[in-house]
Amino acid sequence: MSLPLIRVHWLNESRAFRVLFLLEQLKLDYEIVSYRRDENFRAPEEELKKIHPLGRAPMIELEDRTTGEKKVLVESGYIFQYILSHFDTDGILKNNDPEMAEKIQYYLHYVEGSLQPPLMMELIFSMARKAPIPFPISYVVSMVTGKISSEFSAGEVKNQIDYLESEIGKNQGFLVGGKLSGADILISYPLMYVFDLGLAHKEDYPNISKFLEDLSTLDSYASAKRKVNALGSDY
Ligand SMILES: N[C@@H](CCC(=O)N[C@@H](CS)C(=O)NCC(=O)O)C(=O)O
Repeated sequence: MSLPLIRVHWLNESRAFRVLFLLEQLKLDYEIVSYRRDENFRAPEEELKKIHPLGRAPMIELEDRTTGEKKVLVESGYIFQYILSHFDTDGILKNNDPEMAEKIQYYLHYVEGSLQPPLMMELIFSMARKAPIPFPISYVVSMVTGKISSEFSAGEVKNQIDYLESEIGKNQGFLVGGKLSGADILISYPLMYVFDLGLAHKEDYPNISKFLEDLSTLDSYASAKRKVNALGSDY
């Protein structure tokens, strides 16, 4: 049975990059439908909402090559789970040990469920601090965001990445069982921007830094990068 046509609804500078990275790693053919963020770094919601009512990226459409019937998938973790379970027919990212396979599933939930929320808060705080707001409102914004950050999100980010530093150390440079899995590809994006946002320093997290470096040397990463660069984006 032939695989469906895979169409990735991709937004520049977004989580959608890692879906391309995954599809490249699995050597699957796919099409990209490109969307661009506006001047406020928001997605063109109305356009994305034509595909799915939540209007967020990534989304993938699977089109049956015979009937033309379409299925839309959203939520990065679920998209990964679906692609891995249906299309990794050669077992490229599969772990045959049932315990390890379960751990991969855990991480597919963990990334958006636990790691991403405090990072998102920090991203919004950093955007608020840079916004062209007149004094003294800018001072109040800075005070409030600083307080929430120091009492919750910054500490939570540290808690999460300390944990990941230790897990990667115990798993020979990967998240699970010393072998590349979909979980590594999914987590690469938030870990990259932990450093990009200046929320941690690479010197303090040698295992995570090496992990990201290793991923960035993969051909699949380079191919995904080339495709987004051609669309005028970094990732
Ligand atoms: N939990 C969702 C999050 C989707 C999401 O928020 N995507 C961002 C891109 S990184 C988006 O579409 N943002 C557009 C906006 O906020 O305007 C997932 O993992 O797919």
